[in-house]
Amino acid sequence: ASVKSYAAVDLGASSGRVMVGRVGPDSLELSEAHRFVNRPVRVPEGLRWDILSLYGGVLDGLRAAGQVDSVGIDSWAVDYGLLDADGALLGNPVHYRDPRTEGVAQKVWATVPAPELYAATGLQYAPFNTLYQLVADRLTGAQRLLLIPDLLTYWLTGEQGTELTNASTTQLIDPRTRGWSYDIASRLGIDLGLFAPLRQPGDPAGLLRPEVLEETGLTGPVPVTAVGSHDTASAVAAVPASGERFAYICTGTWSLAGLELDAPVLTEESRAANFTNELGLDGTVRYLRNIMGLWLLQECVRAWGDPDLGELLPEAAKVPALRSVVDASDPVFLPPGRMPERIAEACRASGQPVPVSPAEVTRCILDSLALAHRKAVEEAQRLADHPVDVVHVVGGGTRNALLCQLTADACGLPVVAGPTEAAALGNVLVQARAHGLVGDLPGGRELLTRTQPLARYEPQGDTARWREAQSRLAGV
Ligand code: ADP
Ligand code: LRH
Repeated sequence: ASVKSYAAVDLGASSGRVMVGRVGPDSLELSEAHRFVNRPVRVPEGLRWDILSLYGGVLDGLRAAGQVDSVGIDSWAVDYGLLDADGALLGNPVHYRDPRTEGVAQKVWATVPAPELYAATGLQYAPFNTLYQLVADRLTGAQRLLLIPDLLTYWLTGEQGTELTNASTTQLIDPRTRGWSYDIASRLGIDLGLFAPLRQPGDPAGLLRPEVLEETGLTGPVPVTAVGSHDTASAVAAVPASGERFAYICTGTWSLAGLELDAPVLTEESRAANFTNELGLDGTVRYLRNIMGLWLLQECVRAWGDPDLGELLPEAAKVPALRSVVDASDPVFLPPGRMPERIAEACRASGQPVPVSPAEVTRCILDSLALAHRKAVEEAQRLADHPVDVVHVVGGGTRNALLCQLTADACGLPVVAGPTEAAALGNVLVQARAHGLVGDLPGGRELLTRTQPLARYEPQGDTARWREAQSRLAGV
């Protein structure tokens, strides 16, 4: 039987990679063709993505990948490039951690009250939702808006579209109809004509342009296939679960913790708990909460001069558990810089011991993440009335055994960890599906369970101590 090769371009906030998935009727092998850093750049006007360098990384990756049957692109959500009337990029895309959206939400809510906005779009409040970015930006001269994966797809193929799963993070999509929210856009003066027509995961997105073939050494025609272009949508598609009674946590720069549902939860209680309803494959809803994730550790590690995680994590494992915890969902941790200091300030403000050494701070971060995972998994089950028996952890954080064990302990549930490159695997599966090689979502998940290395962590200790730690954060 024939084996096909798919290039999955997966751009995370901390690194980009081009992976090659080889898919047969009963096999799936993933290998890394190229990995490159994604370093946000601080210029006088603010924090920007180095999009040309990322595109260069994609081209290098495609060259390293060699001949493939299709290419798919996913990346972090919400951000975009603006094009002029000639299709040329107007400036570097702004990073979602740029402070220009401060206070914008309050202005938006004066026109569309927050409860109404939630009922219409199902999106959690985050200052960086595309909607708030658009209200903050001067759009002079902009004729077209392309979300990051759509922009790279456009550069590769010359064709424009707006892929649905990522569009669902703009706060301009109605999760019930899975189409544009015309009413919200018009009341806020946002011209939906800026967006290219919607594309569904699996749709064709053009062929690599001749210049791209020349630069990558590939022989055409090579199609680009729309995938779940929001990295989290691709990662959730690659959660190796069976049945419905599972929660997932996509751990990387962020922790995205929640459930896969058939319908959005748009209640006022859900809004108050800041759960989001993003769109997934096959009519599913990704009901989840954003938790600051390993960003907290990345920023500390950067402040400490880049010590090796392989040495730091065993030291953190020796620090007594749950001495101090911070609220890992708190937007105070969103901007870059001064992370060890900000964590110390949060511990002081809640009357807990201040962690000092890198090992102590690291332990505080991992305990705090596990605690936030517990809270999200518990609240999602309650708000969606959807009980689970297992927590699947996917993404870069699966390399952190301490975090996986603490998450199992905190949730009081078994954790199945892996795959690490879930987003790339979800990306590959959608391409393989579009070409008739694998079946539906459960079929893809079953293939992953059979082919990918997974680790299991059983919960240990008494969950009461996690409840006690949570109570220290109440009312802070
Ligand atoms: P993103 O896609 O958001 O850029 P990843 O899924 O690549 O993020 O995950 C990156 C995180 O994975 C890092 O911040 C780090 O904490 C963790 N990680 C990567 N390699 C290791 C390792 N060898 N040991 C422990 N953790 C690791
Ligand atoms: C993770 C992610 C997450 C979004 C954030 C902006 O990479 O896509 O799902 O909320 O970046």
